[in-house]
Amino acid sequence: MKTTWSEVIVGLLCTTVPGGVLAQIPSVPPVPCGNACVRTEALKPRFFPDLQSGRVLAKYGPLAVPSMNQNHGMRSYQFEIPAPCEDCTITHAVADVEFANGAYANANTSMWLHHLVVANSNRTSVTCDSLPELPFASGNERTPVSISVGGTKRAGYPIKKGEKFFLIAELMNEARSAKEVLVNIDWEFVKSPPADFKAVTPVWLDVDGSCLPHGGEVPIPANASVFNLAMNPPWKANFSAEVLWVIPHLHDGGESLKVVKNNVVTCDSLPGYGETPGFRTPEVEHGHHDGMAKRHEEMQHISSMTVCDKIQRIEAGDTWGVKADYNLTKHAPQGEGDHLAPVMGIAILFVVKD
Ligand SMILES: [Cu+2]
Repeated sequence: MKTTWSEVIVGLLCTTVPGGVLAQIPSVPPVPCGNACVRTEALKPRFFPDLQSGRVLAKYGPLAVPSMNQNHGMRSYQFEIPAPCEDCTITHAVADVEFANGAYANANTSMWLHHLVVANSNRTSVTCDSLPELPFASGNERTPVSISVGGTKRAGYPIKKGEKFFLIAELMNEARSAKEVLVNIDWEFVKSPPADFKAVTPVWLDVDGSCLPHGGEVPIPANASVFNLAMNPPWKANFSAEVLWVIPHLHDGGESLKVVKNNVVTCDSLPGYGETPGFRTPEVEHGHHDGMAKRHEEMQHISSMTVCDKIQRIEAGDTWGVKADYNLTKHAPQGEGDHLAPVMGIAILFVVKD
C-alpha cells in the first residue's frame, strides 16, 4: 500500500508525552521535519513598515489527533521546525489551530489548542538551567505574544543563524472520531534589525516551580473548590530589565493570575470567559428538572486574559512569582474522563535586559 505524505509526516512527528506538555521538554530538538511539515503563506506586516518587516503564517502539520476515547483525546507532538525567518527579530506572534480542511477549530468544534510552546535549543531558560529558552507559548485562549507591544517598542526576539527551534503542541479532541489539524503561528518580524532594536528575553514564572516538575500541570487540591496556587520559592532575578509584555495563563475555573514582585502584586490579569462562540460549548446531560427534559447548559471557557501593561521593572535581587486564584463554583473546570483535569498558573514576561 502506498503511504501518503501526511501519513509519513504524522508517523515521524508523533511523540506522545504523558504528564503535561512541558513535562519532558528535550534540550535538543526531537525529530527534524525540515520544511516538510510546514507550509507558509506571506501576509502583509502590520508593524515597522519603514523597516524590512515581514510576516508569515506558518502552518505546522497535519497532525492526527485521536478520538476522545483514546487518552481523553489528548495527544502531544514534538518536532523541529525551521526558524520563521533568518537574521531577524520576532516582533509579534500568535497561534491558532484549524482542521486540515481549513475549518475553524476551537472548543465549539471539539478541538482544543491545549498548549503550544516553541523552544530554542541553543539557549537556556533564565529561570531553569535544565530547560531550553521558550520564546513562544499559547494556551487555547491564544493570547498574542506582542513582543514589540504592537510596534510601539523597538524590540524583538532575535534569531541568530544556525539556531534550532522545535515546537511542542498538545491538542485535545472532544469528538468521537479522530481528526487531522494544522497548528498555525502567525509570525511577524524585522529582517536585519537596526542596531537600536533591543533583544527580548522570556522569563517563565510558574506555580509548578521554576523547572516545571509536573510540566506546569498542578492537580486540584482535594475537595477544594476555591483555592490558590503560588510559585514557591519565587524566582530570584540575577539581572535588571524592563518588562515589555506578559502572557498570563490559567485553566477554566481560574479567576485571576497575579504577578508578584517582592511579595507585592504588580499585575492582576483577569480571564474573559466565552466571549466569542468558539469558546462556548453545550453541556449535555446536566440532569433532570421536575421531570422535564435534560437541561442543556452552556459551558464557557477562557477566551482571553487581560493585558498587564503597568508592570514594573525587574531589578537584580528581586523575587518574582505568580499566584493563581481558582473558584470552581463560579467557573466550571475542565474534566478529564471521570476526574478533574489539572490546572495551571503561568506568566511569561518578555523583558529587555539593561
Ligand atoms: Cu494550560
